[in-house]
Amino acid sequence: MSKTSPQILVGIIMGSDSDLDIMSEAAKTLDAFGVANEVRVISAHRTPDKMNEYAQTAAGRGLQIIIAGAGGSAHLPGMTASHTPLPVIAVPVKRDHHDHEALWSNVKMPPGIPLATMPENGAHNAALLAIEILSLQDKTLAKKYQAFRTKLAQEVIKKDAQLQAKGWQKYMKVS
Ligand code: RP5
Repeated sequence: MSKTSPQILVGIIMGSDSDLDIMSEAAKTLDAFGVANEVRVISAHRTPDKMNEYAQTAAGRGLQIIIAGAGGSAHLPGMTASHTPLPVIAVPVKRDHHDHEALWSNVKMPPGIPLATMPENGAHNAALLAIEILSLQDKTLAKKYQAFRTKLAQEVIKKDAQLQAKGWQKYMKVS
């Protein structure tokens, strides 16, 4: 019995395998919500033709969103966005030896080509934004996402109740 693979909806691309520790958070989050995704290393600098090809063929392959992460001068997210009509979500990869160059590069896209830029290393939120976009057309996913938000809220309410019950001094000691 053959099992057909689900349509990949989100492409997660990164400039180097050294970005994988950060970018894998996006894949983990999408996997947890059952959103089919692919993870690729595609460099704007070292494999520019591959980047063009990936971006130009993504919509035709059925992808709906691209999450692109890179560090340093970080051309990958913006250049990918310039080659596809799909929404591109940028994750500026930040290391201790970096300034904030990737963030600036991503967030300062000139008018005309939008790039949804996340916080530095914000791959988890990139996946959540992708889920929000996909939820507009997918009621099952929208329900899962609503349950996730409800759980987040319940955790805060529970912590606040404990804080009120114990007082902040005792709360700080035990948590
Ligand atoms: C960028 O340069 C990559 O996205 C990575 O963040 C950074 C360093 O790449 P490697 O030298 O580790 O391959 O293009």
